[in-house]
Amino acid sequence: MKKSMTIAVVLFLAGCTTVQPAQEDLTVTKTIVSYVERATPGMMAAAYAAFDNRGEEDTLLEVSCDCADRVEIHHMVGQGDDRKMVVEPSFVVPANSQSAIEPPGLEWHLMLMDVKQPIPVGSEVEMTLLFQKAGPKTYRFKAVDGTRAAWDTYED
Ligand SMILES: [Cu+2]
Repeated sequence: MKKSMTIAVVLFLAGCTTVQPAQEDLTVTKTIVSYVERATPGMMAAAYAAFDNRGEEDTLLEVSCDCADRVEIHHMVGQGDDRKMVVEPSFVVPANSQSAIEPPGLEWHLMLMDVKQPIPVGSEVEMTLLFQKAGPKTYRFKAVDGTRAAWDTYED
């Protein structure tokens, strides 16, 4: 009895590997982070990402990195003297689109709060982006000095 149950479980797992992931339509194509020389208390860093979405609308819900206490989705709102940075709960990635949270981050940026360790130029940090439909996706973000130039000349 015990033996047949084991076989059933193995077959079930083997069957799973042939199932395609629910959604592979969404990929993150550019990933950079501003370098951090010294991880002093309260140190922040900005990160940017480009989204290639060949499927339906999805939503970036959460970003995490072992390198920071937390990562927030920041949005600049308002005009002139009223312009300020607010924390947003999510970032919508429209259906069938190319979109980006791109430098210099005057609209949106991902903000690493309380960075725990130096992130030297040329190094990489792993960050996990949690999407509502596509689920969690982990990418390596390259640390750069001069995010806009690095974005424009980005190579995998
Ligand atoms: Cu910010």
